[in-house]
Amino acid sequence: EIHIPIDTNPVTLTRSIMMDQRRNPDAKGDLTQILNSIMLACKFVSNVVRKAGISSLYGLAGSQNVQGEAQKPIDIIANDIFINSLKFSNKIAALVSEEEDKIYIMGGAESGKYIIAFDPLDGSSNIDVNVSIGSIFAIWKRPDASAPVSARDFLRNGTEIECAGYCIYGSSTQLVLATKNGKVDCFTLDNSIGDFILTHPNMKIPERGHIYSVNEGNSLFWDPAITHFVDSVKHPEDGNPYSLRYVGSMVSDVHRTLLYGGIFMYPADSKSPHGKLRLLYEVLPMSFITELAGGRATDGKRRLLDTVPEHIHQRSPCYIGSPYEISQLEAAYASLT
Ligand code: P6P
Repeated sequence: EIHIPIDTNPVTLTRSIMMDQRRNPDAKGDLTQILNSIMLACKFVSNVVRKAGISSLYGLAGSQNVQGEAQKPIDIIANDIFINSLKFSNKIAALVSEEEDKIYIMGGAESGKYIIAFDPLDGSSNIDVNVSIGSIFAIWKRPDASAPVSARDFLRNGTEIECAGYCIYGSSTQLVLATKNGKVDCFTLDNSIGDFILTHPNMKIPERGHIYSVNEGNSLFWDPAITHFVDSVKHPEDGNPYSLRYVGSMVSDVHRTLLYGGIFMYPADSKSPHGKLRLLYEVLPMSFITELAGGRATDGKRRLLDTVPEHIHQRSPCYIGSPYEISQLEAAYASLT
């Protein structure tokens, strides 16, 4: 008898999306179409990212191409890929992208009941040094699908998110997907079949970790609460200091925090009074995912998912991670501000 170590019945992302739809009797398949479009966009972006170095060598991305035309930087290419793929789904009324100043109304699908906010390629400055980067998205249902779509549809808090996720273009390409009242699943792209395979079902963040993740280069600008918290993990009473891990790509730093526990921090400080990361397509999706994985996400004083953005590119300080470290951080804020 030949033993072939191959799972002949793998749970792929395609199947998982269909199973989600079957579980929801009144689902019409709109979200399924949207998620399939996102999956295609992530596979396409993954392919482009992995060739970026070679492409720029031949002037196909981010510089002059052979006809001497100015080529689009890779994050614009990723943005085009996401917009075109979502447009084809015909289920999105409008989108917000980190690369688009205003909301982008999808011609013909205005009456669609879903809207999406995404960062098509977060951390793209890292691509030139071969550091992992990623795509982040959050999907909401429109409050009134019959009304004309406007920016107001996007100024919602994170508890109304239907589904959120991110894709990391790292040593492997992994897509993490979280659905409302559901769970957090991580799928790894198997290029040989062109689909994502479920590798980390029902991700749960450790209650407590031993890693803190912040750009210490900004410590000169921190407020006392952050300085106090960071000192408390560097010089703990038990004499067993935390490790510092900071990739400088949000998707990588948050993904590691979900798997190993601890805390990811992008503080507001005197240099960035509202922090750097954007609520709609970075902070809220990552907070939604982390809470579904049993973690917490705060701006120091308040649950991040309760934040209602005032404009579509609004920034927010964010502290995302294990319940223990988040409560320690909040205690530092409570006593020092
Ligand atoms: P800093 C990447 O540019 C990014 O938007 C996030 O992915 C990352 O968490 C953050 O900025 C890093 O910012 O100021 O520490 O370089």
